[in-house]
Amino acid sequence: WDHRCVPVTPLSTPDRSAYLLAARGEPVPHTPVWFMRQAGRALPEYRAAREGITMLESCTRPDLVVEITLQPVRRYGVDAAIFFSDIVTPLQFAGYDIEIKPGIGPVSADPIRDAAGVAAVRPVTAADVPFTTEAIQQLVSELGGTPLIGFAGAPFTLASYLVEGGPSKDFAKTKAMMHGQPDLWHALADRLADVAIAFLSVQVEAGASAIQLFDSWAGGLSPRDYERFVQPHSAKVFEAMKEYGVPRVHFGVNTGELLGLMSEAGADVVGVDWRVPLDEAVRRVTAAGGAPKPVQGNLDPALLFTGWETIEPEIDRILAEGKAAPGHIFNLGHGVPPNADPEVLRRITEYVQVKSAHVPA
Ligand code: 1CP
Repeated sequence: WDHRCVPVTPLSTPDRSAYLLAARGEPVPHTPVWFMRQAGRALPEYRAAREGITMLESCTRPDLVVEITLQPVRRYGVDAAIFFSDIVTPLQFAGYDIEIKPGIGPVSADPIRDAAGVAAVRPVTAADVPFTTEAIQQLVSELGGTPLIGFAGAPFTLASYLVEGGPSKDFAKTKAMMHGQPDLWHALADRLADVAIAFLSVQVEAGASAIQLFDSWAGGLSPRDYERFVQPHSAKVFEAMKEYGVPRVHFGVNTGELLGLMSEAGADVVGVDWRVPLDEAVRRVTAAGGAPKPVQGNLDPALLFTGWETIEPEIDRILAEGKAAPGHIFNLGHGVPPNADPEVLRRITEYVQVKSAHVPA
């Protein structure tokens, strides 16, 4: 694919931003770059803003959501902002008892094991989250030409926290429910699809330019189990979001064996972790017979802790491999680690933007 030249023009709306052009597979002024979990503990200004404030409270205060979402845009000059929230916050807003424990993640004291547990899960509505709508409207106005990405947790990854009761390595209880009580599993996953649809809709209706559905832990599943127990529910989310016409991005870790199926679920852009080169990812996405799609990724976050002499050739390789796709959004293969050096992320952003820039003739 030839990422042809387009003139760089001042932007006041995100419509012609590098991020949205790449997500639509159109010619870009430069390869856009942003980082998953770009807002967060790696930034001293984030730690200061969050001091003494719980995650839940910070997500209900528009002033804090706006400030924290903008911090990485200011510091790194990234091509997109991602709405500051968490995958479990819509459940919290809907009154579900799940806590985000510092240094651990989402923890539920009363994991879901039966139909009564499933019944306690209900999607948020715009009326439950006026602060979300307010924060996004304000962000969109402050961001100008920089797009805001809305996001939600995919049914499997959300379910893993609710069924296991917290972060898990093997998802044993979640898999036991899938195989041992498939009706209960499907009822839970269907409700979680509705949670994702509701939260994503609120974000897009308030002005988010794109959505990303995080199925971070789907890579723990075999393709067979993914197809049977997970894909229909994620597909429901993508199908429901289609009417908005915004790019729909799908990402998970360790999903090399699932890239075709995750693409087929309805993604417009396929997120790739560091394990599969982007050109190979494009082959896997198209192997099922579909058209090639834009990809997002995929610098190994561990390399942030090496020297620039290691990072630079890795970026060059990723930019070259990304040319195999009709669009490439540069990102890490997973989230920014909390102990990453912000200066390294700033330098990566600038390098990608300059190195990939097309100078108008
Ligand atoms: O850039 C940003 O604005 C960050 C916003 C953001 C996002 C996109 C947060 C804030 N969480 C998420 C998504 C999220 N949350 C995912 C999908 C992305 C990914 O794979 O990284 C997942 C799996 C979670 C669950 C979660 N929440 C974890 C991981 C736990 C595990 O299983 O290993 C953790 C540590 C949290 C808490 C959390 N979410 C966000 C922040 C800043 C934090 C830290 C808590 C705090 O500061 O109190």
